[in-house]
Amino acid sequence: MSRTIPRIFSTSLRQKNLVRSLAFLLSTAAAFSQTNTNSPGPLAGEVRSNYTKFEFQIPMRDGVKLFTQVYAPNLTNESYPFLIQRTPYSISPYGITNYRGRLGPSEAFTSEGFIFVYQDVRGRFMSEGNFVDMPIHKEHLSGPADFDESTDTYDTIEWLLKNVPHNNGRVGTYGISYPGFYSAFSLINAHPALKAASPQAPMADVGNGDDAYHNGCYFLAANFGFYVGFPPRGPVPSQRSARGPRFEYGTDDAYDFYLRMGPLANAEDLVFKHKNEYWTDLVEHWKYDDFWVPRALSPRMHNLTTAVLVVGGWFDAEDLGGTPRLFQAIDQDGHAPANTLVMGPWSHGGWGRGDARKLGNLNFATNTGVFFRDNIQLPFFLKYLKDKGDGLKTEKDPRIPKAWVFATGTNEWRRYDAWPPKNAAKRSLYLASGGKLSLTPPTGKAEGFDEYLSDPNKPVPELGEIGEGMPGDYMTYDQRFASERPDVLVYQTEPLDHAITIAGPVTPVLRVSTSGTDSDFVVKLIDVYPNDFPDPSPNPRGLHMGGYQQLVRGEPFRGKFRNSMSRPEPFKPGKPAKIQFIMPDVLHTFLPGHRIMVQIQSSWFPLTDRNPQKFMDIPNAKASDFQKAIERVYHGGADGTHLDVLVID
Ligand code: PG9
Repeated sequence: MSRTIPRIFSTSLRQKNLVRSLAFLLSTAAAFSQTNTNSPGPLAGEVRSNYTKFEFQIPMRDGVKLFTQVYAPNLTNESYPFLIQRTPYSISPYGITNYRGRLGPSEAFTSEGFIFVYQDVRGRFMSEGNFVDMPIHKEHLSGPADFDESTDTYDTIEWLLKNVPHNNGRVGTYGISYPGFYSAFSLINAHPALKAASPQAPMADVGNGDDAYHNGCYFLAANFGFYVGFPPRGPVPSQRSARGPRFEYGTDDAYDFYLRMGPLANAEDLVFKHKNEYWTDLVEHWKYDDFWVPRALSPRMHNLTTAVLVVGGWFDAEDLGGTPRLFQAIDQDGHAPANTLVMGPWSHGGWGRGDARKLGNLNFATNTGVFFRDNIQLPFFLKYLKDKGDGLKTEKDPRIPKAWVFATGTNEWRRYDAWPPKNAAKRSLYLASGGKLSLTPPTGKAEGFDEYLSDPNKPVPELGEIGEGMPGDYMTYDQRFASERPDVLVYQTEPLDHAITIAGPVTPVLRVSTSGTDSDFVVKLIDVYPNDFPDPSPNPRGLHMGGYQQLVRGEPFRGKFRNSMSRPEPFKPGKPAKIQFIMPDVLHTFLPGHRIMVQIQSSWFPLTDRNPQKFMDIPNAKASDFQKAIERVYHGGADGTHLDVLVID
């Protein structure tokens, strides 16, 4: 028996009447579903048989209407919280007869029962208005009709509470990546009904540490690949994407594609042709300037009233840096009723589906994705939106952890009451001559250096084989191909006689010089497996895990920003200078028999754009500007290069 539900496209005036009919529909649907409910859980099974879909155009305070889908449970013997996802990536399928196969962040949410809400953000797909890429939060609104994403979220929640029956007056937001950005935004000046939010890989600082720039280095392949498919829509709402035909690279070899493309300016001139303002803005704002400052979310985390679950992946190639920083900012604010960081051995969004037992060539021997969804994500929302269960408390540990994180190396979940852990001790990994690396400070005052020729026309590859520009799991790849190159310096400890666990940020303190007037320095922290480490069985990829050099954390730094991310300074050729920066957090155990390795190089292509190694505006560089440079890394003595780490157990 099919239920015909009138297509609900409405203006705010007619919405009142429609909502009355909505309540009627739900009560009859409830009767229908009550006699027909035979699924094991309250709302398990086909979405279409347990939920009714509605579509609304919700008016914002400035009159712009945001296209919003509501999936309301047919069973109305209880009231339900809203669970909202706001996205620039379309809420397809459109039309009230076309249903999603799953509602919410996992199947368990569908069967548990929420009022699921999906919304095209302002200016995207079916919503009216103008889209701003990574929109800024307005500290001061100019009047009652002034808006930003905080007010859009507030107005949406206010409307839903008043117009959708059988709600329990509570709201949650969640999302991964861009939707995670909007979930984080919902925390700012939050509606009082917003009781729980889970920003996941939330693009918290795209200008430094997330998608666009890392310490001044532009993530070329990732952003080129994203923005060729993310053009401006134009003023008219549409169910269809504004993207044209899929971009044809013409090769599987991203290294060759981007090298042949030449200087960064060619991407604009040859591909984007000044028609994608989002790309143009990114490239134009290569300093951490007033374009980026208001786009960072962490500085906006004040006086929160919402419980927060910040989620990220240790191997997230797109939005890693900002995730722990968002958690720290919320923690320092201290107002959120709960704030927990969850980090697992995941690539971008890898926790959302599947078992996440493996990533790249790594095997974590446990279904980390299932564990997260069932034991962390669902309990979090049940607790704060339905007063059900104990949330993140466990039988063994009644406290809500500040961090529930997966330790790579030992492959185990750990809970901490602070992050980084309180018992973490600051240690340093000192580079020394002969390619040595030691936790013991160098003796004597002797300072040495190692050098290499950095040729921007033969940059160090990101991959050891032909492949795409930024594989989602590149952070787990074997680095042996790089350690064999003359333009990569390698330092490593002796095989460890005991386990060493590093937790939290890794802070390179470099003492370097260049014969040019600018250079990039890429630091890679690597776990070197013993030669007798077993290959996987079965071994379809023919991996050789003995001697595997697993990237634990890698990050580039554009040297001209060593004293300020907004005021670049040239190097004096040949004169040593200090570069200190923070690499995103880790929780990794180097097991006995393994070695700790540090690699240093001056390009990482096409992950990051090439540095001409000449102090200039790189977006305007011409092919003739790219010059070779002799790079020196100094070690030993009082100021020798080292990496500060936090060691626990
Ligand atoms: N992190 C992705 C992205 C957002 C904005 C620009 C470039 C990439 C995303 O998946 O949303």
